[in-house]
Amino acid sequence: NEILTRIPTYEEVAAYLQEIARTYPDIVSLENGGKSFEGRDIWYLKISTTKFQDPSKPVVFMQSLLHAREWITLPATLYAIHKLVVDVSERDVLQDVDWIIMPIANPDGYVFSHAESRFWRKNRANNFVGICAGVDLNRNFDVNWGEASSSISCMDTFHGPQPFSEPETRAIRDIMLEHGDRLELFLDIHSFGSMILFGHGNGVLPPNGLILNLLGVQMAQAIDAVKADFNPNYVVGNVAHVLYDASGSAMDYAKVAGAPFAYTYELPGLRLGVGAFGFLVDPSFIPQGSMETWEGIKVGARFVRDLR
Ligand code: 0X9
Ligand code: ZN
Repeated sequence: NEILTRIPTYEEVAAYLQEIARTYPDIVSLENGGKSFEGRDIWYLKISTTKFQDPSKPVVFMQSLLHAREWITLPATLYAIHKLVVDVSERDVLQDVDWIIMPIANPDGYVFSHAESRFWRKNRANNFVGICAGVDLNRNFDVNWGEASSSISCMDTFHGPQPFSEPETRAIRDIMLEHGDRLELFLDIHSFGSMILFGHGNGVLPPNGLILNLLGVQMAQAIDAVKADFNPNYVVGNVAHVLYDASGSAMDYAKVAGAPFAYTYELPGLRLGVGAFGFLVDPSFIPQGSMETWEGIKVGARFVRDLR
C-alpha cells in the first residue's frame, strides 16, 4: 500500500481513515474527537470485532504526532492499523483487544510542520498572554501540571495557561476517561531516541513500576530482534531517569485515567541525525521502522490480554 511508504499529509490521512472505515464497517469506525484549535477534526479509529461491547476485552489506546515534527511516528501508526484490519497476519491481537488509534493527535502542528516550519513541536494556539504561539500538548495534561515544564509561551515545553486548556488534550482525556475501566495499555508514539519510557515524569515510580519495566523490556526486545543494524538497541526505563523530568504528559495522565500500563515510545532518529536532524525521516527507513514498532505494540497488546 503506497500511503504506508511515505509521510502522508493531514488530508491524505483523513481520507485513508475514512476509506478503511468504509471498507471494513464491521470492525472499524471512524470517530471524531472534536476540533483542534484551528478547527481541524481530530480523527481516530475504533477497531473491534465486537463493537466495543465485550467487557472482558482490554482496550489499547495508541496515538502519534502529539508532537508535530516527529513524522516517523505517523507511518508506524498507520502500519499498525494496516496490520490489524487489512493484512491480518496475527488475528489474535485483532480479536482479543479493542483498539483506539489516533494517528494525528496534533493536527494543526502537523500541518504547520509541513507548510511553515519543519521542526515545529507544539500545537498552534495563540489565545494567551505572550507573543508566541503553541502549547506543548505533552505538558498540558492535568497531572503534576506546571512542575517540570515552561511557563513561557515561546518555549517548546510551554505547558499552556492551565491544565487542559487545549482542545487536543481534552479530546485525548475524554477518550481515556470514556474507556477508563477497560483501558489497560496506552502507547504514546514519539521520536526520537530508540527508547521505551514509563512514568512518572517526576522520577517517582508507580506502584506497578517493576512490571511496567518488565513489559517495557519485553517490547524492546521484540523490536531489537528485528531492528536495523545501523540503529542502537532500545533503552527502557523511567522517563526522568533515562531522559528528563516532564510533567503534564499524556502518558502520566493515562495512569490517572485508569491505564495500568502507559508508555512513551521514542522511535529511532534519522541515521547519523544529531540535534533536530534526528526528527528528519529517511524514506527508505519507513517500512523497517513501521514493522519493528509493530513488533513492540503486539507484545504490549498480548501482555495486557493475557493479564485480563
Ligand atoms: O519531552 C517529551 O514530551 C517526550 N520526548 S520528545 O523528545 N518526543 O519530546 C518524552 C515524554 C515522556 N513522558 C513523560 N515525560 N512523562
Ligand atoms: Zn515527542
